[in-house]
Amino acid sequence: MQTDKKTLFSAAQPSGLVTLGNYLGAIKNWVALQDEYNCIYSIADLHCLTVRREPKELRAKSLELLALYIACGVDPEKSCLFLQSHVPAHAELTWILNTLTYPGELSRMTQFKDKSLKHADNVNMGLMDYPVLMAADILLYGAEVVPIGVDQKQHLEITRDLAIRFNNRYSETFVVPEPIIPKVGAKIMSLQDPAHKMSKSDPNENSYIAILDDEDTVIRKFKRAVTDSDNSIAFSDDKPGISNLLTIYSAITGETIAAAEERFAGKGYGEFKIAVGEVVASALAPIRKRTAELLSDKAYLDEIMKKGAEQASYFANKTLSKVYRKVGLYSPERKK
Ligand code: AQP
Repeated sequence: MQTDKKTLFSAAQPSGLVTLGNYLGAIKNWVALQDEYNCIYSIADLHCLTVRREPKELRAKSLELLALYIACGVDPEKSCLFLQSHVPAHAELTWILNTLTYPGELSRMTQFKDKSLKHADNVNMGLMDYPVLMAADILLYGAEVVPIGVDQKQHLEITRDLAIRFNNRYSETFVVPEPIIPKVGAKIMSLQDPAHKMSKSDPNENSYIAILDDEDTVIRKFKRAVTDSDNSIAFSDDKPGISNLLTIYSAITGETIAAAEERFAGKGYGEFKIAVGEVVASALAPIRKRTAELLSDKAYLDEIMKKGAEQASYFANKTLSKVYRKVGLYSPERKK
């Protein structure tokens, strides 16, 4: 990692099938940012435990997500890639930040409220503390920027609040990070219910495109996508289904939404949905192929995550020692 560049941190959870929303809202942009920033990309496996998981599946998904990052174009030679649980400083800094966090600010987080409803039988402290762990992830590396989708904006705000609160209480320590939110694709909506975001934990598999879906599945899901009552292909608030499909088309092809509207002017919804399906399927095909190749070489993936954890630990432990000293935790090696 080069230290003359600004530092960027981002992460995704190995919580299921990574969706087109995760790809367009986050991972696709990570690739483009690798030359400009000193990039640290984590697999947020500790965050995953906030919802009940099958342990065997969580392990498999963690490895798959690492393969997927690389298959999407994240280069382990340029960026640091590691599993969150391999760097204990994440959990340790969370504890310190917890002592500066108020229950009220966590209980009003939109994601906490949504997930509490979705997992009513398991509203645990980890679910509520999710944003504090996310703050620790970011603050450990002095990240100046954090690429995220719109859904994580509120959590980045709390990260900034905690950094400022700590700095005010104990003197300047943390960098206060800024979000990077993509202009197009920051909130990809469900294909079945465009009022809600596309989410990998949605029980209806027609609602999301998984990055590893094959071509026929991608096209079939787009054919079934919910559209609107009239028949014009135009971006507008009262046409959430078509607007979502135009956003996906634009984010994948790089064509502006206005140009896409022009391209499909006068065409029927059926034809449009197939066209969106085809561009998405052809963008995802090489990623799917490369992910499978990478997953057949587990030793290579293990090496990358070990190297990444070493690199990440070096920076994380430096920050953690500073934090421990500032809050007054005694260490025998220290003079004062
Ligand atoms: N629908 C989306 N559109 C754009 N960006 C999105 N992101 C998530 N959904 C969309 C962005 O993807 C990154 C990684 O997200 P995550 O894995 O941490 O989990 P999440 O935000 O909770 O995403 P999911 O798919 O909804 O997972 P589950 O269902 O497990 O909770 C983040 O930058 C996020 O903004």
